[in-house]
Amino acid sequence: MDDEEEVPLAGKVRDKLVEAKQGWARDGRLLTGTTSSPDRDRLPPGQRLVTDFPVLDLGVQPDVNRANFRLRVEGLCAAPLRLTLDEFMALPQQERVNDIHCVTQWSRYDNSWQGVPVPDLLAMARPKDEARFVALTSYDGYTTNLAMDDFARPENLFAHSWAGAPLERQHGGPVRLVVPHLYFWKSPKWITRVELLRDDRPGFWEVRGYSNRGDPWTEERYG
Ligand SMILES: Nc1nc2c(c(=O)[nH]1)N[C@H]1C(S)=C(S)[C@@H](COP(=O)(O)O)O[C@H]1N2
Ligand SMILES: [Mo]
Repeated sequence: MDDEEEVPLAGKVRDKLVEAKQGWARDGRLLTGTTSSPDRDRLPPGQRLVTDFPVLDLGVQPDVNRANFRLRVEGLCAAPLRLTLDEFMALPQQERVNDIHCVTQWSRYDNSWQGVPVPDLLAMARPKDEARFVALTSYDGYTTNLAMDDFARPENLFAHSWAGAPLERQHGGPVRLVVPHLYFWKSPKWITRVELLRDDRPGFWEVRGYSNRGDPWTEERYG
């Protein structure tokens, strides 16, 4: 990756907020010490249901120019991708409906998303066998990481719409990833790059005390 391609952590990150959340991780705040499973319950332990759609980020909501937008898939793959928004929108589309669970304890049921399933986009890039992890980078400089098994699930979507309308900028438009089986910090907004890696590379929250995987059913809030 040359310097030009680097996505720096965008300007006015809300340091106080980041510090507070890091403190929660250190103190193990919000943990109930119980586990459950989606077969038994709909609401994971320690969560409460909301009906609005909260906005959470680092305080920077990049205004992604639709003409300049690129979605890149690179690293350990035979056919790296660098899609424009038009190219992305021309791919076969699917709808997914799922519940989302934020580590700060809110859950929201029945979100409908439209976009491109992760396995479809991955298949185009032809990952090498040794690609076991992904590092994801967004236009605000946010990063997060997933094991390939968590990333390549059919329910995961590169989403451009929510509830039938283009995804609002505050929720990650033009394109965000949605990985519903993990806490929502694993679903990067304003996504621009997927790097296929041999070794794991913890992201923004993962290096600040959050769990590396983030399974809401076993309350993997912190690492
Ligand atoms: N690019 C980017 N993606 C991000 C974040 C962020 O700060 N930047 N925050 C994460 C967190 S902590 C949460 S809970 C969800 C919130 O998504 P929402 O604002 O659409 O509810 O986005 C996740 N994806
Ligand atoms: Mo979050």
